Amino acid sequence: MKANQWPKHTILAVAIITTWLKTYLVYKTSFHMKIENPMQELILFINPLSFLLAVYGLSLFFKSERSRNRYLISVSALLAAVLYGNVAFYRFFSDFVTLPVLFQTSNFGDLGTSVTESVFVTDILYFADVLLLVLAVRYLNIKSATEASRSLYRRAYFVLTAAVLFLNLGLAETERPQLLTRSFDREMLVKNIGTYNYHLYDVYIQSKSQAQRALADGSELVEANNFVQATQPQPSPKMTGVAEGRNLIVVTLESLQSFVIGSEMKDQTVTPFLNSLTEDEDTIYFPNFYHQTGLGKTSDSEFLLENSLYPLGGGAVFFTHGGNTYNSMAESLGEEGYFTAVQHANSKSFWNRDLMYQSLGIDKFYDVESFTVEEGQAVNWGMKDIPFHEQSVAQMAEMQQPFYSRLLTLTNHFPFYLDEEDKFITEYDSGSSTLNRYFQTARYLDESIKVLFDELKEKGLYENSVIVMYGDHYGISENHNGAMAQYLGKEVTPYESAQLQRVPLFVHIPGYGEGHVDEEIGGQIDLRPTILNLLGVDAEKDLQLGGDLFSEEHEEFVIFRDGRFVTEDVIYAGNICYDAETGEETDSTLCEPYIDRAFEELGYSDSVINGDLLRFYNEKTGQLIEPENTEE
Ligand code: GP9
Ligand code: MN
Repeated sequence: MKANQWPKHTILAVAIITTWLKTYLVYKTSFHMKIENPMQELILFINPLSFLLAVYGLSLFFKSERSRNRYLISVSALLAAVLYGNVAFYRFFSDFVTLPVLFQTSNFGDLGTSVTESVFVTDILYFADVLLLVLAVRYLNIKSATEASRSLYRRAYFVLTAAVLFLNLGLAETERPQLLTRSFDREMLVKNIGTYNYHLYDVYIQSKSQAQRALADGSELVEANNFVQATQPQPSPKMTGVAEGRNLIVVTLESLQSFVIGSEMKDQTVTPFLNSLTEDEDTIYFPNFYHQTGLGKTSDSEFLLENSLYPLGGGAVFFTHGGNTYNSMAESLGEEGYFTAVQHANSKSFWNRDLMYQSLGIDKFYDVESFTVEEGQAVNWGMKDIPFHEQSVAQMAEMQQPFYSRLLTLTNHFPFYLDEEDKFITEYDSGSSTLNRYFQTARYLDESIKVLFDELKEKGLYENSVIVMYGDHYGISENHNGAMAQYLGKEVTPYESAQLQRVPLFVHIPGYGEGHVDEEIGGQIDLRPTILNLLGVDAEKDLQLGGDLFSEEHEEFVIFRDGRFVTEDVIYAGNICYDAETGEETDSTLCEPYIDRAFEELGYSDSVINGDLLRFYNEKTGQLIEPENTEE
C-alpha cells in the first residue's frame, strides 16, 4: 500500500509535538506560575522544546525502526512520569522537586503519604501523549526507513535544536538577567528554561556540591577552627546580656545604603525616622558598616547573619548548599528557649528559603500565604512594607515569647516603583530614573519602620524587645555611577564605590539610655556575634568568622565577597590600594598583608561550606565529631 504513507520521521514528530503541547498544558493547568507579559508567555510556551528535540532526537542514531520506536515510547513514558511526579509534589508543597528533597525525605516527615494522597484517577490524562505515541506507532502507515538517518540531516537537526535552546536562553536572559548564575527561584527557572532543563540544571548543581562534600573530612575543619580561635575577639563584657531574655526582632532593610541616612535630596529629608534614631538614646547607629553579599543578595545577607560565614563567590549559597548542616543563630536561640521565625511576604521558594530555613533550624516561615494582600497593597516584588509591618506585628503578638523573628522588607527593591499615594517626596532629577525613584522608595521604607515601631508599642511588644536593623546590600549598582556622581558631587572612583557598599546598622534597645553613633568599621559577618553577646548567649565555641562589634578587640577589617576590603588605613578596590582617609592611591605594600588574609579567610569559609564541614563539629564542646557518627 503505497498511498497514504506518512513521512519516515512522523513518529519522532508526534513524540515531540505531543509532549511539548502536553507540557505547556500542564504548566497552565497544574502549576500556579505568575505570567506578567506576553514575552513570559512565549518563553513558557517554547521552553520545553529544546530539551525534547535533543532527547527525542537521539532516536535518529538508532538503525532499526523497532528500536527507534521503542526508544521514543520509553522516553515519552519516562518524561511523563517525571512531569507527573512534579505535579503530584506541587499539589502538596506548591514547589518544584529538587534532588536533595528526593533524598532527604526525613525532613518532610510523611512526604510519601502526602504524595499518594494527591493522586487521582483522572491523572491518567498526564500520560495522554504516551498513549497517542503508542497509537501512532501501532496504526500509522509510515514509510519505512531501515537505516539510521544520514549524518548530514542529523547534524542539521541538532543545529536546529541548539538554535532553539539559545533562542530560549536569550529570551530568558532579557526577561531575567543572571538567571542561571543567581538562580533565585525554582519557579522562575521552570518558567524560563522549562521543567526538563531545570532538572538537568539541578542535577548538575547538586552533583557538583555532592562531590566536594564527599571528598571532605574533619581535618579541614580543624584548620578552619584553629583560624577562628586565633582571630576571634573576646566579646565586650560591658554589653554582655544587656538585652538578655528579650525578644529579638531583626529587620532587613531592603537595598538600603548608608548614603541616604542623614541626607537630603532636593531639600527633602530621605529617611526622617531613621535619622531620628541616629540621635536616639536607646539606639547605637553604625555608619561604617558594610554589606558582604554576593550574587545571592538578600539571601546572602541572611546567610551572613545566621552563620557568621561568608556566602559563596559563585551562585547563591541558599541554593547550592541548602541541605548542609549549620549551627545557625536561630538554632542557638532555639536552644535557649526562643521561638524562631522569619516573616516575608514573598513566595516561600524564592532563594530556596523554604528548604534552607529548615537547615537553619527556623521554627516557622511566615511566607506570602500567611499575609492578606488586599487590592492596592502590592508594588514591585510584592506586599508593601507598611501593611507588611502591620500584619507582621499582629503575627508576633501571637508568638510564644521570647521569640526571634526576622522581617524581610520588600518595597525598596529594584525597579523602585511606588503608587502615587505612597510617594512622600518627589523624584530626584538625574539621567538615571532608577536612582531618581530610589529616594522615594527609601523614604517609603523609612515610613514603614516608623509604623513598625508604633505597632510594636501598641501591641505591648516594644519594651521587651531588641530591634536590630541592617541594610542587606546595595540598591544602586555601578551602572548608575554617573547619576550617583551628580548626587554626591564627586566622581565615583573604585574607592568611592567601595565606600558606597556601606549599609546602615541600627541596634535599638528600648530603655538602654546610652545610645550613640559608633564609628567602628564592621560588616554583616559581625552581626551574629554582636547580637548573641547582647542576649547573653555564650558563643565562645561557635565556628564563626565575625566578631562582636562592641568588643575592644574587634578588628576593623571588612572583607567583601569579591576580595575588596576596607580597614582603618586602607581601602583595596579595583586592584588598587587607596589611603582610607584621602582616597588617594597609596603604596601597595600597605595592602598586601591584608590581601593574603582576605584570601585565607574567604578560603576557610568556602571550605566549611563546600565540604559541609559543620556536620563534623560539635559547637558545644568545640570538638570534632567522628565522621562515622554523622550520617543518619
Ligand atoms: C525576595 C527578596 C529580594 O524575596 O529577598 O531579593 P533580592 O533580589 O534583594 O535578593
Ligand atoms: Mn535584597
